[in-house]
Amino acid sequence: MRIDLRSDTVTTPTPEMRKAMAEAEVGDDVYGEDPTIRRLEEKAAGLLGKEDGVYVPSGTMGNLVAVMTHTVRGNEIILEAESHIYYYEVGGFAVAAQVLPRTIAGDRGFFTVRDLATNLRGPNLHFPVPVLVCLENTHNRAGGSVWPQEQFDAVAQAARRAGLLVHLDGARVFNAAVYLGRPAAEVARHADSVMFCLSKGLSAPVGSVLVGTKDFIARARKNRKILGGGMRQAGVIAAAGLVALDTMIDRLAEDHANARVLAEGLAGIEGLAVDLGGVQTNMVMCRVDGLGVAAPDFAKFLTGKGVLTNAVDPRRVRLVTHKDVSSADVKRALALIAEAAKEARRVA
Ligand code: TLP
Repeated sequence: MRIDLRSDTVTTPTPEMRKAMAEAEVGDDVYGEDPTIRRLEEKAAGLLGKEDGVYVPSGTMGNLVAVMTHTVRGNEIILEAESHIYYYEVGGFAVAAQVLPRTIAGDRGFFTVRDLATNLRGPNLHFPVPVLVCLENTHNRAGGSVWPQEQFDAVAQAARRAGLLVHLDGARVFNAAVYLGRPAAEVARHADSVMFCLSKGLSAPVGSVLVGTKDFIARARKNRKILGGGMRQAGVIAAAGLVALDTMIDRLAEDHANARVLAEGLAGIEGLAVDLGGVQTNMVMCRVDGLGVAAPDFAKFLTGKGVLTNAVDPRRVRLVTHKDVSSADVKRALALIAEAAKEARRVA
């Protein structure tokens, strides 16, 4: 049996989710008549401490709808240079919202109040108007890192004092909340809007929710419609999202514990290197250049052994734990990775 560590997006729905899906009460959501979606949106807003929510098919659409709703054409948005919105969302903000990015090089995905201040250029005829700061927690390309709460709050509050809005790409905000031992509402307190995914560690098959003020969500619904995200009887999938919020948040701690064991095991394999201090949630970024092979080639070696991973750049492979990877799978994966590393070293 292969062990799939490519992403927590590969998780499959639980039996309880499948039952809820089969029994979901549905209606036409474009008419606002799907009671299951409405329950999910209200529950999501409550958990994040915001007024209202809108269900979207994907995290990518949630982030794009947020940017479209907070900005007008020609505005500037400020993001960390390795952020998912900037790096992995096909430049949607440029295509659909027609805004310019201004990137800040972060440290493990985070930047400081000072970084923000030096990137706010002040009013000038020549410059686009900055209106939005996007933060990411946990940070994907930094390896699931969690913003220190004081730093997150300080940056968000500084942005707001400067008259900017704050959007949180909280695809994995519940991983951050579990790591910090705080309610997600507290983690996201100083964000104007939050997008989080039901279809990652929380294991629902489809969907994300964007939350914010009532007025923001009303406008966001219109932008979701522009993008073709009005989904009719989608209560069938939203039902799994409700089960995800009821049953899957606390267990993320297991994924974090498995990632820690995985990271420590990888660090002990010759040719591999892991920054153990940086492993906080369910991801491990593993440097493979000590093997003398490129990360995509090593990932292929691993696939041959039945361990699926993703190369995220020429030197790093990403491994993600989730509910479909047990602690026994982690042990087995480590043995297989050690074998693959040995073979890779021989070939190199
Ligand atoms: N991330 C995926 C890939 O796109 C890289 C993954 O496997 O990690 N924000 C963050 C921080 C994300 O990590 C992702 C997905 C998204 C947004 C987009 O969510 P979806 O895949 O639902 O569009």
